[in-house]
Amino acid sequence: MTRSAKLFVIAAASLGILAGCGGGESASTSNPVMTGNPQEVKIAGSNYKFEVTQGELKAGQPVKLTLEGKAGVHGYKITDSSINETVKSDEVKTVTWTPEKSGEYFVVCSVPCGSGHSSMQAKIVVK
Ligand SMILES: [Cu+2]
Repeated sequence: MTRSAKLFVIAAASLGILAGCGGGESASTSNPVMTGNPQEVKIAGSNYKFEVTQGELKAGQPVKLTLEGKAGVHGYKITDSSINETVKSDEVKTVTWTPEKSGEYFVVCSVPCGSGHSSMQAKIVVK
């Protein structure tokens, strides 16, 4: 009885250590994901449209912009910002943008690219 009780304590203790270790590990790996992956916007440009994929964005916090060229050469310009990058087909650029205010921003094309140039517009929403 004493021996099995002792074994139980050892088993419980080692389980506790293992669980604690595992828990700590998953917490430390999930935290960087939370902080290192805060705000992201993907903008894919083709002839003649921009497609925006975004999560919830907060004003005043940096946003990682991934600019992806699917077809043609387009200028990825964001209204009310200094972002204006030319991206070619099969090219990917990443830039950081910090939206100052909440509201709606638009991605427009700043490179005369053809007949659909003026219709290239996509919305980014910042809360
Ligand atoms: Cu254009």
